[in-house]
Amino acid sequence: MKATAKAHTNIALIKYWGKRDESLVLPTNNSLSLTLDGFYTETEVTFKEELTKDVFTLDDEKVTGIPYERVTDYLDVIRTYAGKPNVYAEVNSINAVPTAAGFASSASGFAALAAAATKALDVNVTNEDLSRLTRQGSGSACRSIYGGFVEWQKGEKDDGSDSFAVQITDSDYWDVRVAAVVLNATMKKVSSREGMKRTVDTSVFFSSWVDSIADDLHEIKQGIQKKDFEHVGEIAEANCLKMHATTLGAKPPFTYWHDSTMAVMQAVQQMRENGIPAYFTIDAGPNVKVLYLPEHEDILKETMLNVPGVSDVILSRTGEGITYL
Ligand code: 2P0
Repeated sequence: MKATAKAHTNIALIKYWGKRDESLVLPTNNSLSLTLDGFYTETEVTFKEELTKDVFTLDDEKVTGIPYERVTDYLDVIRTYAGKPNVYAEVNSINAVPTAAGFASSASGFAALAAAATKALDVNVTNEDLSRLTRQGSGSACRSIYGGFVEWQKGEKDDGSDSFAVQITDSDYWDVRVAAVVLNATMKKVSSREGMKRTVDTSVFFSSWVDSIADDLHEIKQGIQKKDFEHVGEIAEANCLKMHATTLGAKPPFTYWHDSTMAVMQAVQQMRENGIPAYFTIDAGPNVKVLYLPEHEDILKETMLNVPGVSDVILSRTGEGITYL
């Protein structure tokens, strides 16, 4: 009745941006990510007969309110799946995803929770089952089941049975790295859930975004197969810009960018003009992630730290999928 799992976060190079079903967390487009070694969550789940409700501790602090509800609602999904609806758990998580780095800790969090909870309940799951189950906690989390480059296939069915992630290459395939460029900027947040929904419901650019995905996926997969860093980076950067363009076409319009976000983007483009291949991508927040090759690590870090408004640069290699501890 007890198990511990570790999952890494991931950065999308082709973004998941839009749901076709909010309760089952079914996306409107396929997405593609790289799992990151530097950022992870370790979660221990213990089911106990004597508990009358779940207890959730994150970094040694008891969690209440909406974050607690999200975990306990998700455990209901796992309990139903396991056919054990009336057994509650003690969940202890340690997050090695600095909040300031602007990574959604929900990706590593829900992947580790799904893996530990199913194992603690002694449910036999394949990685495909686990990805499908994890998706129902948080969409991007379904990609964290695997290491390396991973594609989340959106699926076509209404019940979500064909919506899960598949591994494209393992974590040893190619030493591509990612720098999380942390900004001093703080902004009133539009959560990714809310931002995605507003975009789907109101953005005049949303259908063009969806229509552009098939080509981007085809191109980036060719780039990965050929280990063509420039091609992969160009596609990823352009895909990110398109995702963020959809928010400007929403009603009311919004953006996740800060002036220092733009400054980092320009610094990355300037590096390319100076002959150093580096490409940016940005999620639902102001911080920037930069894709680079190991030989440019020092210059990349130094350049980013010199951009006004940058407070830190955290480097990461490619990471592995779920492990049980
Ligand atoms: C991604 N993002 O592909 C995209 C790019 C943000 C921008 O997935 O509602 O926390 O839990 O399914 O996965 C962030 O959204 O959203 C996200 P839910 P999630 O990584």
